[in-house]
Amino acid sequence: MQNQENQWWKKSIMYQIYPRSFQDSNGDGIGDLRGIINRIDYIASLGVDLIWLGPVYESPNDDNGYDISDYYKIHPEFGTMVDFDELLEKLHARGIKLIMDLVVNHSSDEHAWFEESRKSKDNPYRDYYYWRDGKNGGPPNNWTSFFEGSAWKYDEQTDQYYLHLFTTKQPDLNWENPVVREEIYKMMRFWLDKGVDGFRMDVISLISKRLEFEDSPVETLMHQVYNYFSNGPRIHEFLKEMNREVLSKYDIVTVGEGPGITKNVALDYIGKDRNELDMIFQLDLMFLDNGPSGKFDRRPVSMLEFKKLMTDWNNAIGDRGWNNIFLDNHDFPRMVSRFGNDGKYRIESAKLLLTYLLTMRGTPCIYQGSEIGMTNVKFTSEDDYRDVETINYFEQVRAEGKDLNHALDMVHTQGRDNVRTPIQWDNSQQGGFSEGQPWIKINPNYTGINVEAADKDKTSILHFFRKMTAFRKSNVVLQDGDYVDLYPDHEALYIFSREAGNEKVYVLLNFSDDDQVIPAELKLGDVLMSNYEDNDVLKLLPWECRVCS
Ligand code: TEU
Ligand code: CA
Repeated sequence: MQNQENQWWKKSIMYQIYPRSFQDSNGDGIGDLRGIINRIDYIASLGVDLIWLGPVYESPNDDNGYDISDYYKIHPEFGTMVDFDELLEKLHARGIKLIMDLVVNHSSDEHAWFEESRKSKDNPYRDYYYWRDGKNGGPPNNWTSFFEGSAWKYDEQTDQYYLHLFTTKQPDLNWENPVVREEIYKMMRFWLDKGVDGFRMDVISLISKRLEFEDSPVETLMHQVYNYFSNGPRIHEFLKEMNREVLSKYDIVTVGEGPGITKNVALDYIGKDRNELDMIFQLDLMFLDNGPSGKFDRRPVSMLEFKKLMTDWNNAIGDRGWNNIFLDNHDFPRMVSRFGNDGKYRIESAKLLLTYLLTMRGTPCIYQGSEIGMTNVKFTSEDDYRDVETINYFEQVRAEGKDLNHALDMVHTQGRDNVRTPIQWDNSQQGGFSEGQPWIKINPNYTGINVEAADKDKTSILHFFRKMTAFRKSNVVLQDGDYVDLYPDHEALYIFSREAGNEKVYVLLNFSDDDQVIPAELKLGDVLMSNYEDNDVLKLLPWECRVCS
């Protein structure tokens, strides 16, 4: 909520739960709400105080719950509304807030609205979605969907096409229709009245369409996303209306998500005076290694680019809005595999990345499992993959007669299933995640990397994380102090300061496998936190991190 004195969410530490993979409680292989309730002591022990719960609504699961068929119901595989209420109450009792995923750019094609909508051109629900005539025997335009081929699907029943920016089972809702907006607001009030503490808004940057539906001169997805799909003409009008009608009436937090929100337009969404959203998950860093054809067209990224992007975002937002900081989530590879070294320096680099998240300016969000340094997974068989994006990618590569081994390599570093394997709780069968067969295989490294082992080892990533969350909470300068990147041109070191009033801390991060000399002119005080026991005054060891006064 905007214009409010006590913005508690600026001090929060967020933790993302992907319910399917967190903890199964009944042996069906699918994580569920009861499983989360059973792990509540663990969650509280982390020192996090704001949970983002992935979608738990009724859904045919074409895209793991991002295709909702009933916004008012809990999917039976996750439990019941009674379980949900219990989870919310138990979290609140421990001072932990919870935000829901709000997926309203599209619904499932199995939502009653769409089932009605497709029946006939004069059906009262026809206008809930985008239906258009084809052009020259093909779809209305040349837009590409995120996950499969054309963004339009032909429906024989009425001889028209409907728009789907994601899979064919995720038809885009028509926000131009005021009745649709009122339905969405009503549903939001239902959850807020239950006491949820806000929303993470899925691809909110895409809800206002460019109704001319012009062909894009460039066929690649990313070009279309930035120039045709995102930041449409009425986006801010819609968000202001949503804020006025719903958000402003509750003490909550909202985090928008969506491609196309660049640093140049971010403040339009989250500026203090805008009355729209509180924060956004900026995806620029997540897309930085994408080549022209997208994520499976990977390009190398240098430390210089990484730092520049983060610094530019910080400076663009300044104190006119508020940033959110994350390095992985359910859509992107494990942070230690992507930005660290998940081999020899897994422990050191995971601690360094957690230190980064917890010392940057902005509300940090940690994805489940990254607090124990879980890594990407390398399934050797295509059959072990579950994500619709990955499965469709394999299909496309096969159809085009391209190299499937190369595709598998790409999936090993870029695919979304890397972060969707079950949480590794202990070294019993299925890592303590389930007594049955998990919906997706567990990462075979669970025997060494798991919560139980980490709990027993005082030097583990997990213990370090707990210390770091407490450290952030007790250091106001880390919450809202200014941020300055002190050596933007250094190829391996990321050194920045955080400063507020007469308090100042330095954060030193060695993003490399080699020793690095500490710039001599830096006048550092005591070491307040580090991932090494002994700290050399002259140099940083591989993946060493240090917070100094
Ligand atoms: O993702 C939005 C998004 O921007 C995707 O394009 C993301 O970049 C993609 O997963 C990268 O491969 C959100 C959800 O987080 C994602 O899980 C959903 O699949 C998607 O929206 C559709 O609802
Ligand atoms: Ca279950």
